[in-house]
Amino acid sequence: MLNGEKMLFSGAQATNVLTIGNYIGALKNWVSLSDEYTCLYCVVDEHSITVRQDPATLRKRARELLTLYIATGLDPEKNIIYYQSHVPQHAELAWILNCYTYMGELSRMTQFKDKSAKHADNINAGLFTYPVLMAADILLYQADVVPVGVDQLQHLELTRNIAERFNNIYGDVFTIPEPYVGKVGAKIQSLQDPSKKMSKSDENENASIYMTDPRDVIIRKFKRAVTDNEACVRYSDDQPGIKNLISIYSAFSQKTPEEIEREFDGRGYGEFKLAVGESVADVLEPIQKKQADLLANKDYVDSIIKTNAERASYLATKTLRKVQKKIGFPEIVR
Ligand code: ATP
Ligand code: LTN
Repeated sequence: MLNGEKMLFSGAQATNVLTIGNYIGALKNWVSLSDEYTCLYCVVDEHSITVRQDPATLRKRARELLTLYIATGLDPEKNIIYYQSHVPQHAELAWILNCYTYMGELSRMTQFKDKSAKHADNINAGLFTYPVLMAADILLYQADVVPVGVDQLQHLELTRNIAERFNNIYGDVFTIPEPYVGKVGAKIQSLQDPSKKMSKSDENENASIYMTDPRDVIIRKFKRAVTDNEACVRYSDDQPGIKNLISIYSAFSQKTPEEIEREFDGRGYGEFKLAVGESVADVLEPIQKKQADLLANKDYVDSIIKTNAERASYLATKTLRKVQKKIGFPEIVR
């Protein structure tokens, strides 16, 4: 039923509609890796509530995200696609791992610093311990590999440190996970400010291409993308706007940055931006159609949600029992 012997875990938050940054940095790699590993792709709804959410919107977004996973090409029979909140072992292991994580380590996390600056009125304990829940997600399934965008590498390093610390005390309990970061487009920048990451929570709608944007909106947003006065399509740090557009085009067209430079040698930015927009729209349209079909097929999606939560829970229970035993919790009498 499942694919390889090695385990892969990844997830994304259901906080907003995903951007093509999430797609390139995460989902696209998930699809390409899914044949090699036994994969779990989680909708991390418990992470989402570290920032205040409207309940009806969160529920809707979580379902949209789960169906998007499938629509991008992840087979729900071969991969375990599920909601974090349906598998309570995540939160249980997170509690335990909290007791093996230092305040100092968590204070150094740049995502915590950024998010607490952004949500100064709600710096809750969950925001602080967010990376511990992420470590629990990963370690619960003995994941060998975790595909993420570069912004998550610090959290992964912390996960490895927690696992090693635990293993040093109790013996080999956890597999030490390796990050997997794709070669091109590991970090897609904002279309309006190429020094900033493209983020699904950016207030400026023109800064991000959403996975749900129709073709005309995609083309328009690329047309407005911030570039420079060099009039030269070159993959260079001196031209961050153009470099970002080349990365996007490369990820969506499978052409290398060098091929793209050659293709647009002597041609204007207008033509280039249109080609980028068309290539993105060509890939997104069939995904959007498939997602719409899935959202209309309630019974099918419900059955996937149920069986996959059971499959995840089975694997999670094995690790959690082992951990509980190692740390000295009394055995459950059956
Ligand atoms: P937010 O902007 O709301 O903080 P986010 O856009 O960073 O969220 P997440 O759900 O935190 O989205 O991330 C999901 C995955 O997408 C992660 O693996 C992350 O590394 C990746 N990712 C997010 N933004 C980008 C980006 N601009 N470029 C490449 N990968 C990205
Ligand atoms: N923190 C991640 C989402 C996330 C994740 C995970 C990614 C939660 N748990 C486990 C990989 C593995 C984020 O903000 N992108």
